[in-house]
Amino acid sequence: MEFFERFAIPHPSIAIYASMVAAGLTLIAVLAGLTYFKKWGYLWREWITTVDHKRIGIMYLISALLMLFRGGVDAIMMRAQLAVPDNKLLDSQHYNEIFTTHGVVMILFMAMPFIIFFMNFVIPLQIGARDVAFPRLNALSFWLFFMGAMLFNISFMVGGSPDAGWTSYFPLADTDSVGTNYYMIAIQIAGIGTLMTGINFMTTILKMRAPGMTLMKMPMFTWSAFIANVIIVFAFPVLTVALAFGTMDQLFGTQFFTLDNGGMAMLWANLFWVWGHPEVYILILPAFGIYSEIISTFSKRNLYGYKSMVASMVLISVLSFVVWAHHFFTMGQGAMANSIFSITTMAIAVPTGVKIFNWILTLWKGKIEFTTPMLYSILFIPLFTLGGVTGVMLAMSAADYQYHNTMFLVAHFHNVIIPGVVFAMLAGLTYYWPKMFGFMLNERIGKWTAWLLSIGFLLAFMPMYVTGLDGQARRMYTYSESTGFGPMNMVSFVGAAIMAIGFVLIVYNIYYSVRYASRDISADPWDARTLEWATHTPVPHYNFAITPEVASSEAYWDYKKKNHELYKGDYEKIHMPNNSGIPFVMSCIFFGWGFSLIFSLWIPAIITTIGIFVCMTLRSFEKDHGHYVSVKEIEDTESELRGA
Ligand code: HEM
Ligand SMILES: [Cu+2]
Repeated sequence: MEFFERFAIPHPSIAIYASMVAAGLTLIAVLAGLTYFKKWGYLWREWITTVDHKRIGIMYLISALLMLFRGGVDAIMMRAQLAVPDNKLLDSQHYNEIFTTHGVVMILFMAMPFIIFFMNFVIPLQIGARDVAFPRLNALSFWLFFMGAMLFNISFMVGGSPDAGWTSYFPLADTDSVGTNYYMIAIQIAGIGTLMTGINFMTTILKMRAPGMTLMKMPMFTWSAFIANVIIVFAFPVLTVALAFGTMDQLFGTQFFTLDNGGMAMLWANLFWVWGHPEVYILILPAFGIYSEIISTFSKRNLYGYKSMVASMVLISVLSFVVWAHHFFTMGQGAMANSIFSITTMAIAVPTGVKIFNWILTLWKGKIEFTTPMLYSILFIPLFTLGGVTGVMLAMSAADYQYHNTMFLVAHFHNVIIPGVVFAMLAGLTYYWPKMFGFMLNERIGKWTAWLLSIGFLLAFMPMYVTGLDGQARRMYTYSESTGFGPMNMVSFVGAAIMAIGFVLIVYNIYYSVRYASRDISADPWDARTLEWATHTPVPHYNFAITPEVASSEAYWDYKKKNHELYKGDYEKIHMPNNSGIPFVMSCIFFGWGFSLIFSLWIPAIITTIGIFVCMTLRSFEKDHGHYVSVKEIEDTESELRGA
């Protein structure tokens, strides 16, 4: 009996039971559907074992959209709880669990995969490559991320969610329940996947660019992703180590982050933010890259200030590593340290400001076309700037004693992350949708969504600045009527509900467009400028029949307007990597390994550890040199696509 008690959830509620039933039914429906329509083989051959960067990208996208809704449900539950004073919808424990899972899911399992989706789908096409440098590693990255995310997501049904915030500060996180184990181990598994992504894309961008594409001729999204991946390679190992120490504290009673026996609880906070602050730049820089592409395309001109864009991103990446202590100005590290971290933090506003001026100047001289992606990008500029300004306010360490751990901070980071990252994701999704699927998303619904999200966003988050300054603390599950926070929090709830409608509209748009959108569109429906639009839609699995030769960062524009020849020479056979089941199998074993550790099931933990090494050994001794696509096959594919 004692054995089974471990898996029970400590704080059950109707909502949790209902989601268990819903999750169970969905699983059964999916499995039954796959069996009924005989899709298992298709799923295995075309998706699970795929090493094609485009398909891996799409799997990242699907996961990110699912997680957007998981994190969104958490968000709306919190806003509903806070809508009125002394509310009893959620108790304190549930509130703790929900802000924790909301934060982790949104940052690590929603925003990260969304950005990695763009990197996967766009970068090889944008640099004229056939795939990433290490296609199989890419599949392993995805499956490790996916299994880590799934492991984290079952926590609320098996054993209980973590409840110490997405920052999981010790000693708060040091509890008897298994929640913190889930946090440490699930994020570890996903994080290893991300670290591999970083190495993979750094190599891809450095080594696999089309002839003629020097570094300063790379499109801006590729630049932004390159820098983000360099940051990943430097920042994620810190997280790996911190999580490993935390896991050992949890499972084996080591004393890295404890209060006694020489442990240092603040060490966790430092390590966490040495990773955590660069992490937010891993998200925002590619988002900036996406905006740059979109703003230039729909202003019908080249991006203003290319070199200063690159320089400012390089500067931001360096600064991002030297600001982490601004997350705990109030810990008492002294005036000197606080002053230094204040100044470095404020300094980030300078390169960021340069980028904003560059976008405005691009628009200034451009012929603006108001498509949905452009609408998001134009809304982004003022809304994001608002978040940037409140960031500078927070950077003043003396003033931060008032803002720290209040709703002001919550308003600030949502203010940069929603218009900054989420809008970029939605803009980019709309922009690249036709390249992925061969039809456009509906523009009318798309614009409605953009406006609803913007208005909802302002209503949801502006009041938090006010109540935060008045002293409403973050992570508090309720407040009394006498505080006077009630009306503002009600406005916030209405805003969150409007945003929820916006997110549902995205799903409706996908449904609507699948059914009604015209399939009769060109491979370049936006009249775009960069290489990814130079190939067919749908993109053949080898991307380009002949490797393009480029002379500027806008190679496709040159081809269209300046008669620059992209494809020289004849078809030659193309070398492509083979599919493999090992990444998926190995990641499943990782899932089992993580689960065993979370519940201290030592024998399964040992068996799965061996399993992981067996997979690695198998791979090492495998003789797989990929395959060739023959000239005949290329000719057939190309003529078929041209005819379509
Ligand atoms: C879509 C609308 C969203 C709403 C209404 C919302 C709402 C909230 C609320 C109410 C909290 C908890 C405040 C507290 O009591 O401390 C919170 C925390 C948080 N949110 Fe959101 N959120 C949204 C989207 C996002 C997105 C897109 C991200 C990141 C990509 C995000 C990341 C976070 C993080 C990291 C926390 C901190 C969790 C913690 O305190 O440990 N949120 N959000
Ligand atoms: Cu920071």
